[in-house]
Amino acid sequence: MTAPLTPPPDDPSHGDPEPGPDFVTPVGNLFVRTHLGIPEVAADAWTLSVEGLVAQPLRLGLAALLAVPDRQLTAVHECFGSPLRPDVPTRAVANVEWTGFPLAVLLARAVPLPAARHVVLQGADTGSFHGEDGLSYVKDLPLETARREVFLAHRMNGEPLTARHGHPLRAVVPRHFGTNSVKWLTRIVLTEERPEHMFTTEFYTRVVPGHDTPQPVREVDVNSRVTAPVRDAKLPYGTVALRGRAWSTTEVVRVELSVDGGPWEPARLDTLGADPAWQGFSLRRWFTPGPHTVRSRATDALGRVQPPPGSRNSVHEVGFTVA
Ligand SMILES: Nc1nc2c(c(=O)[nH]1)N[C@H]1C(S)=C(S)[C@@H](COP(=O)(O)O)O[C@H]1N2
Ligand SMILES: [Mo]
Repeated sequence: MTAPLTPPPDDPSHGDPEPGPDFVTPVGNLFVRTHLGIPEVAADAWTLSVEGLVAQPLRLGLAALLAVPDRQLTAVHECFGSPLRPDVPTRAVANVEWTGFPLAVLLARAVPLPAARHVVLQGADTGSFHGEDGLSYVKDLPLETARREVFLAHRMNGEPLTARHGHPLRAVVPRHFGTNSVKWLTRIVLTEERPEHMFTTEFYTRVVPGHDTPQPVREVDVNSRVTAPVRDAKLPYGTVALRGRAWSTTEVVRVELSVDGGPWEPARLDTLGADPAWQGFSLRRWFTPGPHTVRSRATDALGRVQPPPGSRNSVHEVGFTVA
């Protein structure tokens, strides 16, 4: 097992690469998050089990899983940020084309028992995190959410998953934070109660309006990111194309930009297609020489608006200079 790649939590950007201009993020531009390091998984010895409260437990090798009819799904992939600093926005975000099949296919074969209410996903990685040894990476979702949303992917952007992104098979949970998308998936357990675990009930919880107790980090917030200009860019005098990406659990219906703290102006916005991908926005503007800022603010179909600075998904700001 190699050392965890995740840099210390005092670096909120984790040194992430810029997502770049592409609609589908090249694998080389994709952020990598590991809590326990990258396990060495031998694909020919690897198996996936579906167990717990099921009538027909399953244990499948890779060949059997690759034989399941597959399809493509392009989905936003967003890290929640460091579990040790849940209020710090990172906007580590990408848009990935996954190939695989819905978890529902395996659930239908395994036949959940009536008492099953949660689906626990476990990865092959083991190690230490935050002073605790012998941990596995474990997440859980309500059975109905898992049946509706979880996709089991064996390829990304048309290529087999790389070791760091979960080879040979990972979960992908569209519309949910990346923390739920368990890599190197080896066990799927159906349970009656939520599992008590560092990565389920201790970390990756947050206070949300309408609840007295912290809630698990699941559905993404309405959010946007300015991708052009890139931070601290030096641009020639003239017209500048302001561009970015917006996403939510539902369609983003409006993105507004504020230049140099001025009024919000509507940007041109791509509509959401059939897939839970991100939506592009753009606005061309004339800039005078000197330092400038641009802020983006998305509103989704549920009427949720990105809040002002101070929250995880607050409006995104980029500073640049026109010479
Ligand atoms: N097994 C396992 N799965 C995991 C993690 C992990 O540490 N171990 N990190 C999670 C987190 S926090 C995120 S944001 C995504 C990152 O996926 P990526 O590294 O492929 O971008 O994987 C998730 N799945
Ligand atoms: Mo993450």
